Amino acid sequence: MSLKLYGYWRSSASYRVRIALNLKGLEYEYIPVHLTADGGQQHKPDYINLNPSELIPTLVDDDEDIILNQSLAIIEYLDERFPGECSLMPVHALDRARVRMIADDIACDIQPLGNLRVVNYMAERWDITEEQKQVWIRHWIGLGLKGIEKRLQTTAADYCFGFDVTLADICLVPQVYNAKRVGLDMTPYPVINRIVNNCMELDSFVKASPEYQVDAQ
Ligand SMILES: N[C@@H](CCC(=O)N[C@@H](CS)C(=O)NCC(=O)O)C(=O)O
Repeated sequence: MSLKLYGYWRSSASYRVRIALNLKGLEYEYIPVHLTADGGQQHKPDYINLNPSELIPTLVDDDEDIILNQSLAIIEYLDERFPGECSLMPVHALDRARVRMIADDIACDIQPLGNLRVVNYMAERWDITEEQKQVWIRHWIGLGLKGIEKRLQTTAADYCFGFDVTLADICLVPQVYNAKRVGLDMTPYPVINRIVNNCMELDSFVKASPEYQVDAQ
């Protein structure tokens, strides 16, 4: 096994996979793909061979010639392929569905609206300002976190679901990182804040942080 992760320090989807790899205790080589330099390395032919959607992350398992895209698919693959001691999904089907609900709230309903190519398209087409971009991103993160805060009120203890870290926490921490980056006021989300603080006491989360990556600027 020789795992390679193509990612970018500030990409929340890459951040999710880094956390999962660390929690599973898996060694991997991190290969930075710069999303803005040189027109965006995600658009270069070599990278398109790895991910035709021109997005990061990509996980490559060279030994078995496996190429995977989509952070949630990658994380669930890692969890099933390397069962080990740390499981990222609950045992029961209903609990797994609830974990995926939060993961999808973030990965399907929040993150795509603030994605680089989405805001760049708006900026090119309608000539919006940097401040207007931030307002747009803040709006969608705020609305999404509002629903998640409410959901978590009935399920959270130390983490999103009780006392075990799951895929939901893996998605939540990078999304909150992005929220803070665009200056969202986090005071309306006390449960989320508590969970994120608890996660950030774990080495696997800290080492996956954008600032810890070799390509951090
Ligand atoms: N649903 C995908 C989202 C991937 C994605 O949007 N990646 C962003 C970085 S977080 C990206 O590559 N953006 C580059 C671009 O917009 O050109 C996943 O979870 O992997």
